[in-house]
Amino acid sequence: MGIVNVTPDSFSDGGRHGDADGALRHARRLLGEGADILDIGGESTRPGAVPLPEAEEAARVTPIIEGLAASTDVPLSIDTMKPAVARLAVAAGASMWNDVTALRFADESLAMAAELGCAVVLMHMQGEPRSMQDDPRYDDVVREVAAFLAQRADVALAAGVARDNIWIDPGIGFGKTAAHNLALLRGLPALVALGWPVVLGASRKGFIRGVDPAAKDPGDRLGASLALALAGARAGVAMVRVHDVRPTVQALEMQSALAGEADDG
Ligand code: HH2
Repeated sequence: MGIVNVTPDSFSDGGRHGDADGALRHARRLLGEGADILDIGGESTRPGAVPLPEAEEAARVTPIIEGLAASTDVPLSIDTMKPAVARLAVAAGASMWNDVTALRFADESLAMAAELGCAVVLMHMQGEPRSMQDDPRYDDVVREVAAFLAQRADVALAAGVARDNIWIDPGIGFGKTAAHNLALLRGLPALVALGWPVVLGASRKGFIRGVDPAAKDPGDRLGASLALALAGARAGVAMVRVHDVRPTVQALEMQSALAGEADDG
């Protein structure tokens, strides 16, 4: 899953694809690099980010989704917590709703997901973006995140979301210390064992600095991001959400080849 941020303030590439033409160019580049799906977001969820009015968020993302839907069969995902934005995005051509609040942001989120009939990513987050990194605490982060995701999947099912449309995501960096993130990454098999396809979004994230303090610039975290994508795939994750599509595809293909999963001629 290639990340397309149409935001002036995303942590890693905010501002660079903020205009519609730039975002479309970036999205097409990721398609050329082998992305299987694109995740388009108009509101940054980075720690401390300021919430965005619904109309403004929709105005950022819908032209990009329409433009892409007209020119590619690759599935498109909308990264939003707002049901009204999800509805407009699906009308514009998106087939997945990636919700970092796991359909908890608005009262109508669950019903909207069921009505739209699209795939949904239910992500774990402790707290809310504005304050989530203030003092996150868990007794057992893997057990608690797994229990939350299992419960949200059940709630989505009960609300009418189709079983085949449910994905789960541990929410790396969302209300977690570096130690919590590493514990979750080690604990991925326990999340995979829940039986839902798992999405992993670790690309370029800040906790990488816990291992490489010199990697202050998100663009300087490619090596760790690749290591995390490979580890995720080995643990059975179904999808990795990444900024650097081409190197990730290459790394995953080599890992598969080494495991004897590809035709080596
Ligand atoms: N991470 C970010 C945003 N959306 N969605 C899922 N399912 N999983 C994630 O880990 C995840 C996500 C944060 O990354 P990015 O989009 O690059 O930055 P920003 O939130 O500033 O737009």
